[in-house]
Amino acid sequence: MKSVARVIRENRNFLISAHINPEGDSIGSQLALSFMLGVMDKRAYMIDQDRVPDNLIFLPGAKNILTEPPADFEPDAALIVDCPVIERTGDVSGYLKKAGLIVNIDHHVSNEYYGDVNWVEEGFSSVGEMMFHLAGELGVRMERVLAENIYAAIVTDTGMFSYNNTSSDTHRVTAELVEAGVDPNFMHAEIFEKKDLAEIKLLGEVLNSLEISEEGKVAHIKLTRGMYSRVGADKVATDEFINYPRSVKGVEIAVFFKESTGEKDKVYVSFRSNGKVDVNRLASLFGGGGHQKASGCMLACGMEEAVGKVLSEAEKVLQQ
Ligand SMILES: [Mn+2]
Repeated sequence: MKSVARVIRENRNFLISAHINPEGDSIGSQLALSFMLGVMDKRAYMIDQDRVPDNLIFLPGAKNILTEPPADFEPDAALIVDCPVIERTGDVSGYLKKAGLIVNIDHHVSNEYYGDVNWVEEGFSSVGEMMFHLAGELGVRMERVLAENIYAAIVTDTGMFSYNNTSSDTHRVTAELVEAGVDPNFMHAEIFEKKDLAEIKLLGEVLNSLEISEEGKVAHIKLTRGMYSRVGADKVATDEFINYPRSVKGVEIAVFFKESTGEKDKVYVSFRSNGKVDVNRLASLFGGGGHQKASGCMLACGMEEAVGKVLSEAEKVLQQ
């Protein structure tokens, strides 16, 4: 952290970026960093390949995140947050070549230490939590605007303080953010409770498909092209749908089958495990992968065939 603070103090022009398809931690942390640099009278541009998700655009400064820097901009340093490998910055990696220094600020275990300066804290819930401490190191006062961005980063990366990465320190930091003026009720409503009507309607369709097998140990749901056309939308966030089969009492493996909207005979499959079963192994049987508790794969066939194949392998994995 001290090396990062030194780079910030000793330079003037910065490029800030994060990983592609940014979410709460990468957006909130970039905004927090940019705010701190602003207070210190530095020049900084936040550049991301992809646009800010709708539920985060309310965050102070979010509209200043651009997809490309001014043509003549040559940053003294690029500050990359929440990005374990530099390639994950996507199109931004081209602009990074103009930067004098690369500074890598992250909390992923898989971080590749690609920076000239690397500040990687595996024990931290989020880069947002790291930003809180950086503000202290830089002597930047915890104003409400800064605190809101850090709060957004923490609350999303901890799954509303529910994941294992939530420590007593996380709560201590959060307490200080609330004291600095963050309104948790407002933040939760903006980030988590402004879903599109189409998403809720599609969830209804998908939950109707819920089936339980293997004596209650496997739960699966299906999303077909027909369901998209019934709700009249095809760009709907469906990432959270799998939490419903996963939360059924007694379930060990949850599976979400999702038909491609663009291509026929292509089914995306997501797996979640409640701990005992390694779903990374299950996904790798079909050429996919991921982690022990969350993984995915793609099958080039129709929906019913995909369901049959995957459930029969799930049965075998459960019996082992
Ligand atoms: Mn993160």
